[in-house]
Amino acid sequence: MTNSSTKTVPRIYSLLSIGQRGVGKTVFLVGSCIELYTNQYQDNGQQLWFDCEDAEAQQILENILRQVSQTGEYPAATMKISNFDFTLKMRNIWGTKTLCQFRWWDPPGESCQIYNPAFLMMVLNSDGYCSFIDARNIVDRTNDPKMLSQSFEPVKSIADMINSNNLQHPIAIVLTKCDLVRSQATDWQILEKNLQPLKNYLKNLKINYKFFYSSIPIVSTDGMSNLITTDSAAPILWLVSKLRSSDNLSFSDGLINPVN
Ligand SMILES: Nc1nc2c(ncn2[C@@H]2O[C@H](COP(=O)(O)OP(=O)(O)OP(=O)(O)O)[C@@H](O)[C@H]2O)c(=O)[nH]1
Ligand SMILES: [Mg+2]
Repeated sequence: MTNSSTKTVPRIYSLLSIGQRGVGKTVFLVGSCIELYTNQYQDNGQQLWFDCEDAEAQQILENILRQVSQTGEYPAATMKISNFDFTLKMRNIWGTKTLCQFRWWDPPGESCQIYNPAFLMMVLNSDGYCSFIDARNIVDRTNDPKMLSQSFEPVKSIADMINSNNLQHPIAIVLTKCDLVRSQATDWQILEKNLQPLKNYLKNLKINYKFFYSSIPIVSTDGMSNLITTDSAAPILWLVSKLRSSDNLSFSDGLINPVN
């Protein structure tokens, strides 16, 4: 029988966003928060949602949403590292449970350099990573191998660090701005082909990774603008499920549905 003295305290995970300036880190963070605040993920009769008790983080998110709806424009570039604290909750027929707490770090792009000591410290203190790659750039840079390989540098440097330190930390690789990839099949084939060397690199290092496709356009109707999200929270839920399973905590893999 469980009593209050044996009750487990939810684990706090630290997640770090990684990616170059303008790749879409903050838009993605806001998009997945909107989804988990409002829509509530449902799977097998279970609901998942974020609770944010961090008043400052809530204020930042609300300001961004208000600014988007009033101006129809994306939020401004991140000037200094922000952290957002969330609690992930689940409800099913047996009741409501706190799955975990996590702190999500959103740095400005130019500080995401592994040779930056402050960034390296954050990398080493994180449990999992969300690494961002601009999907449209990957298609457009097809004839520019140097620029193409530059797009992969942030994720490769983290993978090298994981491998050389013998870690198992998961990396969710989010391909951003997929709504800007033209709908022709050829563009999607080019995207897959150009990503193959990165996939091979990660496989060789035995990295625990998964690719996700993200589209968060701004849509305006009747003078009101909103960020529209589809499955934006899947990478975060995947990371949390991997971290919980490495802690031997069950969080059904079937709860989430990554694209690839
Ligand atoms: N169409 C479209 N544009 C996007 C999407 N995500 C980001 N963008 C565009 O990319 C720009 C940069 O996005 P941010 O999220 O601010 O980029 P960031 O990685 O946080 O950049 P820094 O904070 O400067 O490092 C936005 O202002 C949008 O113009 C998306 O899903 N679709
Ligand atoms: Mg940002």
